[in-house]
Amino acid sequence: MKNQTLPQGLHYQFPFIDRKERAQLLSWIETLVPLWEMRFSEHNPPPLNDEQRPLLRPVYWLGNWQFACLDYYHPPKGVLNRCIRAETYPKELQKLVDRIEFIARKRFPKSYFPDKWKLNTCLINFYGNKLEDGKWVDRARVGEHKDFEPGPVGSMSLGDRAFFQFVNGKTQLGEDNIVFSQWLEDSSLQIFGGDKWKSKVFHRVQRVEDKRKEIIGPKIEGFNTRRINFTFRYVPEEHIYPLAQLPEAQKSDIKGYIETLANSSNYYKNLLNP
Ligand SMILES: O=C(O)CCC(=O)C(=O)O
Repeated sequence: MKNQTLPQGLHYQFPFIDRKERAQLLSWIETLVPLWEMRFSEHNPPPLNDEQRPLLRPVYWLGNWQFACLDYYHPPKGVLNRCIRAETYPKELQKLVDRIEFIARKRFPKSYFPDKWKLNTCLINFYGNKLEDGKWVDRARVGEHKDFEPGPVGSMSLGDRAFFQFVNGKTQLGEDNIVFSQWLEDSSLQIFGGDKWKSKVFHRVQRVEDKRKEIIGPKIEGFNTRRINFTFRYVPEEHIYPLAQLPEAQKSDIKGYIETLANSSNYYKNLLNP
């Protein structure tokens, strides 16, 4: 398939990884045990118009873990005590990240990049169907949001393709105000940067196809994954805290998660028993 010409600040390439790299990624990813996080916690309770709820999908973070209940990133204040140093990238993934950084710097103007920009953080999103009250429910989507971390974001996709949209939010009539749509294919790379795509508009995953009939990724109780997305971002080093340096309130809010992660990861095991 030919890559289309895109507006300034958007880059899309398909394929980005070859079959061997895809297979390597999938076999490594099967070693991860993703986490179902809750949106709020004891010290960050839901506001009056909201309620405690699980995220729509299980996730895994590398580089640093942005626990949903710690509420990173709401600049300028919302950067303190919210990101915990996490596992580093495995060698094969780091090679892909180096390539993504290279492409971003080649494609985008210097003004898009904050000092020290590097894609030091990766959110791995698992999209699929969740077993709820005995029924399999399609939970493969993400609502409008912005990635507030500074600089371009790189996004690599595996599995069923996703319908990704940049939107301005709702119009006064309540209609969607779509700015740009893009199908994200298996093994593709998307990069977006600059003020318009990072700060002005929102982005969302509207839906994920269900055509490949391939369940991918690790076994997750009550969940079948058909798409995995890696979103690489830059989190300034000064926002990343060693677990031991978090205040007691935040430490206690994420204690259960760290214990769960420690069941399958030596990194988290060592954090608990240094
Ligand atoms: O899955 C995707 O393609 C996008 C994920 C996303 O928007 C995010 O992680 O912030």
